Amino acid sequence: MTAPDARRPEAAPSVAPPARGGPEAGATARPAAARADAPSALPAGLGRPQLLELYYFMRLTRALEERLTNLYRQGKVIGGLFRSLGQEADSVGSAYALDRGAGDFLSPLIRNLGSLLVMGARPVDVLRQYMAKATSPTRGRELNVHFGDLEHGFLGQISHLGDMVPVMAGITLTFRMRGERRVGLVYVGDGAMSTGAFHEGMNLAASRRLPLVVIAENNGYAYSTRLDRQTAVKRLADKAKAYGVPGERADGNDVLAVFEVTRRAVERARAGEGVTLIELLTYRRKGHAEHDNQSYVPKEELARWERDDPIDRYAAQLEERGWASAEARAAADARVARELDAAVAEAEHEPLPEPVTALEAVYAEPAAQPAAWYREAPRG
Ligand SMILES: Cc1ncc(C[n+]2csc(CCOP(=O)(O)OP(=O)(O)O)c2C)c(N)n1
Ligand SMILES: [Mg+2]
Repeated sequence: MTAPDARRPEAAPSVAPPARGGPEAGATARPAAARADAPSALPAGLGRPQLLELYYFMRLTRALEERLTNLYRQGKVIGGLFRSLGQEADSVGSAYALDRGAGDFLSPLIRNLGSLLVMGARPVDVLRQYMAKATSPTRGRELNVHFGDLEHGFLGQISHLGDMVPVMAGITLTFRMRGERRVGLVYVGDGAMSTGAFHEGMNLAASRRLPLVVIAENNGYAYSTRLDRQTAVKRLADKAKAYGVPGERADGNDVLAVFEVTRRAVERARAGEGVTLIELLTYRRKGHAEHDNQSYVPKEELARWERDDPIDRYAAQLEERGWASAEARAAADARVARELDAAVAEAEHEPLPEPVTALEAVYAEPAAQPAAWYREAPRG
C-alpha cells in the first residue's frame, strides 16, 4: 500500500518476494496537492495515537525477544526460543485489526508474540513462561507462548502444524450457535498449510461460512524446508479457491497493509460473509529456533530481507508522512526499554516450581468419573 521503496530487495529473493502493495495499493500515498511540510492524510482509518501504538508494539515485540535471547544465552530460558525477527508487522498489524471490545478471539503460533502483546499479554508473563517460573501463567508446566488467556481473547497453542485451524473453526462455530457477533483469527505457517488438519479446518469453516480470518504466514521456510520443496502452489492465497472463499495477499512487512487487509476480512466475517484466507509475504530472518544456525539459508537472501526490515520501514513512513515525530518515536522506544527493565527484574529471580507440585493443575481435581467405556470384568 505504499509506493515502491529504495530499501526494497532489488533482486528477486530465492524465496517468494513480498507483493508490493495489495488491492489497496496507493491508499496512503500523499495527495499530489499536499504541501511538503503538511502531514499526509492519516491511513487506514487510524488516528495518530494508534499509528504510534503500532510502532510501540512492534518495538516491544522485538526488544522482548532480544531480552529473551540474552537470557537464553545465559541458560535461563528453558526449552526453545522462537524468534519472529522480521515478522513483527505480520503479527502486530493483524491482531490490531480485531475488536477486542467485541470479544474477538485469536489463536497464536510460536512466532506471534506481537499478536499476544497486542491482545494484552504482559511481557513479565512471557518472560516467566520462557523461564518456566512457578509464577508463570502455566505455573512452569508449559513453555514459551504456549499459554492462553480467555479474558484477553487468546488461546494457548496446542500445535504449530495446522491443528489450530479446526480448533478455531470449532470456536467460531460456537460464536455462531450462540448468536454472538465475535470474530476469530487463526495463524497458519506456509509449512502447516500442507497438513491434513489445515485442510479439514478450512473446509469446515468455509462450508459453514464461519466468522474466521485465516492468516497464512508465508515466511519462506518450514524449519529447514523451503516453500518450493513442500508445495507446488506458487501463491498460497490461491489455496482459497479450493475452499470457495476469498483469498488475499499482502506485503507482510508493511504493518498498515497487514492491518487493512485483515480489517476488511474481520468486517466481512462479522457481517456473516464467512472466511477469508490472507497470505502475508514475509521472511523468517532467524532459524526455526535459537538452536538452528540456518546453515541452509543463502547469506545474500538474509541480507536482502534485512534491508526490508518492517520496523525500519514503518519508522521511515511515520517520519516522511509526518504521522509521528522522531521525539514521539524515541519516547515509545524509551517506554519499551523501561517496561522491559522492570519485567526482567521482576521475573528473573523468581523461583522455579517445587518438584512436589509437579502434578498440581495438570489433572482435573477431583478426578473425573471412571470413563463409561471402561468396565471392570466381574471377579470370581
Ligand atoms: C507433527 C509435527 N511434526 C513436526 C513438528 C516440528 N515442527 C514444528 S514447527 C515446524 C515447521 C513449521 O513451519 P511453518 O508452518 O512454515 O511455520 P514457521 O515455523 O515458518 O512459522 C516443524 C517441522 C511438529 N511440531 N509436529
Ligand atoms: Mg514458515
